[in-house]
Amino acid sequence: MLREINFDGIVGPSHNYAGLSFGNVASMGHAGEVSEPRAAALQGVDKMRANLALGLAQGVFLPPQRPHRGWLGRLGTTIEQAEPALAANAMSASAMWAANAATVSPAPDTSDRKCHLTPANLRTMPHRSHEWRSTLGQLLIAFRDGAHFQVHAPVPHAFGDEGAANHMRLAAAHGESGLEIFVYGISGGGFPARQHVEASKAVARLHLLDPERTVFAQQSEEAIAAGAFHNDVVAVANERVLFAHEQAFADKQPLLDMAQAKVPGFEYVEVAAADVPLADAVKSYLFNAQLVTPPDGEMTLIVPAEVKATESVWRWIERHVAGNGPIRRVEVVDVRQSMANGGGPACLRLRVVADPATIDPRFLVDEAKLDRIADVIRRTWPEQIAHDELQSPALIAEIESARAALLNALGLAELIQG
Ligand code: SUG
Repeated sequence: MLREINFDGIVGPSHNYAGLSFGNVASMGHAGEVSEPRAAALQGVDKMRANLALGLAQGVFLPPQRPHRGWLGRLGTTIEQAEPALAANAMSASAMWAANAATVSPAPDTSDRKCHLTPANLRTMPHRSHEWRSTLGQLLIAFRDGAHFQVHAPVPHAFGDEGAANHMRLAAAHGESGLEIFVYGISGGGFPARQHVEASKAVARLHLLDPERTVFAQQSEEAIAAGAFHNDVVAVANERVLFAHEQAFADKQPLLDMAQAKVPGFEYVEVAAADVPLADAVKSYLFNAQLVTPPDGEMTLIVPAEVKATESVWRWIERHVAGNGPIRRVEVVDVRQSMANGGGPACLRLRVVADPATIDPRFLVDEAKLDRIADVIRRTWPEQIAHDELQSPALIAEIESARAALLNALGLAELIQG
């Protein structure tokens, strides 16, 4: 049976605050701080436990090799010798934000009735531009069942692709044919627009989507300028509901008209700028929530703790839940370590609609497996990383052996070079 499975990126042992993401206000604001990789990874595990407790299906992606020695080699250097800025780009744990791992089109949307996955090239930021090899390697293993999945290579690097963070899907139910929405940027004021329309169109073609059920919508320049470097910072969709900030799109009307025409029961929940200014939406990550439908049918918004701490946002939530809106329940999770780098609950997961029985079980988790993962993290992940120790040989050895311990515990030692 087709179900939505959330694949979370396990926070890697090199998680640090190097301020690498220009245009991401959290990453820029926390640059140079001491990070807590162990706490960060355990926060991620607890979020997955909360998803399981709601009755949702859960998967994981594994942290890639860091430092990325092969990437530094192609730049003619090593982690020991690289300039500090380059070394930081090879040490980032940014693959944790699995929403940027790939774009996924489930089988009911594609003309060959396979689920298509295309890893994002993430070419805008150097530290993210070398994630795709490891992502592709994992996708080729997890979704190797060729009768049900088609895994593509990333779109050529001339065009920026940031994956599911700029992609939404509306459907009467997950297993039914849907409307796929690709959100691209053209300008972001002083900040870069990361998703190019050429990349979005390429993914839609590769995924064999029906042009009548595909929309390309421009992200508003003001949203990117306010720090919404990805669309999933200002909008999220689940089944027949689109939840977005008033200023998310350059021109929302064609998108809403199409959704109205193609999605039975379509409902648009808009948050007005007068109630929640764009700055509060970006600071709290209200829209970087997981909007999910647990088996009890009560549509649930899984928000970061920062939502509760932002007055205008929490007031809006309380009013919505007390009224007749489609979001019936709100769950608060603590992912502070990830949030400080601009990654909320929705950034940490990639949604795949598929039959779990067709996926390599090593990438699926239950409570017992999460216990095993948490145990490895508690024993091996560094407690803290200061920005100036990123090239310390002792730290690097600790990070490499921590990752190896996790891969071994999950029977995925074949990923060691990836
Ligand atoms: O690409 N942060 C990530 C956050 C990604 C959030 N993902 C989604 N919105 N889907 C980024 O900007 C920070 C790394 C650093 O500064 O060290 C970083 O890469």
